[in-house]
Amino acid sequence: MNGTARNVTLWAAAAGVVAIGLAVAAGELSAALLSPSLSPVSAVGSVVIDAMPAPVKDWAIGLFGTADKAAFLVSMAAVIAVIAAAAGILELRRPPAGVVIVSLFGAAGLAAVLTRAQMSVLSLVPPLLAAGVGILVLRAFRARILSWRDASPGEAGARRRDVLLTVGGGAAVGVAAGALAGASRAGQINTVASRAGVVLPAAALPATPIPAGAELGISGLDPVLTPAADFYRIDTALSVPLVDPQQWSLKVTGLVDREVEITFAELLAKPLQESHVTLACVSNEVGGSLIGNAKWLGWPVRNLLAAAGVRDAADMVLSTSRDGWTASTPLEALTDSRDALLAVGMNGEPLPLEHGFPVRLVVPGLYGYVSATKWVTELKVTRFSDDAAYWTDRGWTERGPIKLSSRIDTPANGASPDAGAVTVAGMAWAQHTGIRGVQVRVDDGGWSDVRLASGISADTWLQWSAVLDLAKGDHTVTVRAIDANGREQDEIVRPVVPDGATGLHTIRLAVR
Ligand SMILES: Nc1nc2c(c(=O)[nH]1)N[C@H]1C(S)=C(S)[C@@H](COP(=O)(O)O)O[C@H]1N2
Ligand SMILES: [Mo]
Repeated sequence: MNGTARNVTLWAAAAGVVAIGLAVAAGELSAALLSPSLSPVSAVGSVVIDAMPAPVKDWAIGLFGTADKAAFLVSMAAVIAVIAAAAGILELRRPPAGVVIVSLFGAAGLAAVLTRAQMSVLSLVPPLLAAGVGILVLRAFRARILSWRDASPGEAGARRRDVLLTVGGGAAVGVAAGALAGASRAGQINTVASRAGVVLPAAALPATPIPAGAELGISGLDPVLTPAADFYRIDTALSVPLVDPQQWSLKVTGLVDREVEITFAELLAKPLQESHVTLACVSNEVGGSLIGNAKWLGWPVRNLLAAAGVRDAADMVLSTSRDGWTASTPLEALTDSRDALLAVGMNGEPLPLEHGFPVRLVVPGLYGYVSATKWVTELKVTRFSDDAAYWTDRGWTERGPIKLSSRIDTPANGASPDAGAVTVAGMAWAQHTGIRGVQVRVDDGGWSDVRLASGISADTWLQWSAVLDLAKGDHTVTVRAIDANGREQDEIVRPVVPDGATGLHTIRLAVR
C-alpha cells in the first residue's frame, strides 16, 4: 500500500468516527433540549445493562465499584468508536455498508428509546435525527475523500486540505455540540435548584439521639452515621432520574378500597418522623462496603396504605420508580410496627438526587432491592403470585431479609502491625433484630467477646473493638456476630446470589 492509500484509509476511519460522533452529539443535544430523560445514549446503555446477565453485571459492579457507570460509558464509547471507524472505511470501499451501519445505530437507539419508561412521540426525535445527521455527514466526507484519492498530483494537495478541514471541522463541531448537550442538561440544574429550595419540616417524632458511646472514634473504623457523600450508591439508572418535586406525586393502586395520591407538599405537611436505619445491598460481599447508616426523615408508609384501605387478598406492595425500576416488598414489612418510611430527608437534608430525590422508600431489615425504591412514584398493592419486581425477574429471591453479618474495618487485610497490643475494630448488623454480641478469633483459637459500642437501635449497625495480644508472625483474625435472639452468624460461604452472601470476614496480618 503506498503512503496515500494508507492515508486515505486512515482518513476514512476518522471520517466514520467523526460522522458517528456528530450523530451522537445531535441526538444528545436534541434530547437535552426536549427532555433529559430522552438521551439515546442513556437509553441504549440502560437496555444493554438490563440485558446483561446478572453474573456479568455483578462482576462489573465488583470490578469497577461505584465507578461502574463511568467505566461502562467509556467502554461503550470505545466500542462505538471502533465500529464507527469500520463504518467509515466500509463506506469508502463498499458503499452503502457504512450507511447501513449508521442506520443500525439509529435503529438501536430507536428500539432502546421505545423500551424506556417514559415513551412519547418526542422520544423518536433524537435517534432519528442522529441517524439522519450520521448518514449525511458520512456521505459528504466520502465524496471529499474520493475526490482526494482520485485527484491528479497537482490537485492532491488542495483536495487533501479539503478533507482535513471538513473532517477536522466536523470533529470540532461534534465536541462543541457534545459539550453543549452536557451543559444544557437544564433539567439537572433545575432539579438541583428545586432541591436547594426544599425546606424540610421539623420531625413531629424526632429520632432517638445517637448515644454518646456509639462512636468509638477509632481511625480506620467506619463512622456510625454515614455522611450522604460517602453513602454507597446502587441503582440501574445510567443518568439520575430528575424529578421536579412540584410535579411529583405518589399513587397507591391495586388491591385497595380507594386509590389515593399524595403530592410532595401534602407529604411534607404530614407529621413526619425521623429514624436511623442501616441500608444494605444484597450484592454486598462478606467484608464489603455496600452498606451505610443514615438518619431518615419521612412519613410511615402504613399511614398512606391505611388511607387507601388494603384488601385482605394482598400480601405484597410493588413500588415503582420514575425510571420504571420496581421492588416487591412483603406487605407486613410496610404495615407492621417498624418504621418503614416514605423518606424525604437524609441526615437532615433533602434526599440527594442520587439517593432518590424527592421521595424514596426506606424499610428497616430488608435489602435495598426488595424495599428501598428511589424516585418512587407508585405503590401497587398486589400479591407475590401476581407480580414480580426488577431483580426477582433476574434470579434473586422474592423476599430479601438482611442477613446477620459483621466486618473488620481495621487493621486492613494484609497490614503489618507491631507485635503486642493490636486494636481490631469493625461493624456488626442484624437490622430489625439487633446484635447481642460480637466475637473474634485469632488463627484457629477460641472465640472471645469484644467490646460493643452502644447501638442506636435494632435497625442500625453498631461498632465493636477489641485489643488483641499478637505475637510476631502471620496471623488471621476472624469476626462473627450473634443476634439478639442468640443466633450465630452463618459461617458457610455462600455467594451474593440469590439472597445475600454468608460466611465470616477474615483478615490476614503479618505481625512484625
Ligand atoms: N429506582 C431505583 N431504586 C433503587 C434501585 C434501583 O436500581 N432503582 N436499587 C436498589 C438497591 S439494589 C439498593 S441496595 C438501594 C441502594 O440505595 P442507595 O443508592 O441510596 O444506597 O436502592 C434500591 N433502590
Ligand atoms: Mo442492592
